[in-house]
Amino acid sequence: MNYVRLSKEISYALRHAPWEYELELDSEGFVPTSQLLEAINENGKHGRVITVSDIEYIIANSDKTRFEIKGDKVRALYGHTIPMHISKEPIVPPAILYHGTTHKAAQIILKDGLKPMKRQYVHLSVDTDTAVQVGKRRDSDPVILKIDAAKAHSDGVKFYKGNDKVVLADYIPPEYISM
Ligand code: HQG
Repeated sequence: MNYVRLSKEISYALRHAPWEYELELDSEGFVPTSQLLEAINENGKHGRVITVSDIEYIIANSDKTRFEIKGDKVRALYGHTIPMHISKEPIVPPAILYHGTTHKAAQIILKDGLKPMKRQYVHLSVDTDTAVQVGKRRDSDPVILKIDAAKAHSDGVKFYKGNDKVVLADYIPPEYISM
């Protein structure tokens, strides 16, 4: 079983194109697990029948916690690009958060702030190791920006729960960001 490939397909279905799988996400991004499995198995791309244990295996063994199973439902915890807004639980953020990015983007971000770009939320990291991992997707020597989340939160900027390592926000104004 190629779990990376399966995880990418689940991300695609739950974050980017549920309609291609005839799935309808609820307001928190959940779909019935049985419907997701049925749609994935219909394509028959993974060599054998995929079960809920395979999703549980991915959640337990991936480098990042991308999905959550709750009762008979499953969802992606972050990363959405679909037009329908996925509501996330507001949190009090850790005092400092980080964002790993390219040198080029960092210059713009310091001026304009952090924007969600194609996604629904800005993605922030709880530690520098995670931020480096995120930034390395685009730059071999990424810039790690520091976010004064305590100040931003006390000034009314909203933060939301992603997973243990990822915190989400709508927008981070530049005054809370430094290099
Ligand atoms: C940049 C992965 C110009 C931002 C990761 C980033 C993460 C700006 C890019 C999750 C900007 C957007 C999300 C501005 C932000 N001007 N560039 N004002 N504001 N940017 O992929 O945070 O493996 O949408 O710095 O690990 O890189 O998919 O966001 O470079 O957790 O599970 O615009 O995706 O997780 O890129 O990554 P993305 P991200 P998975």
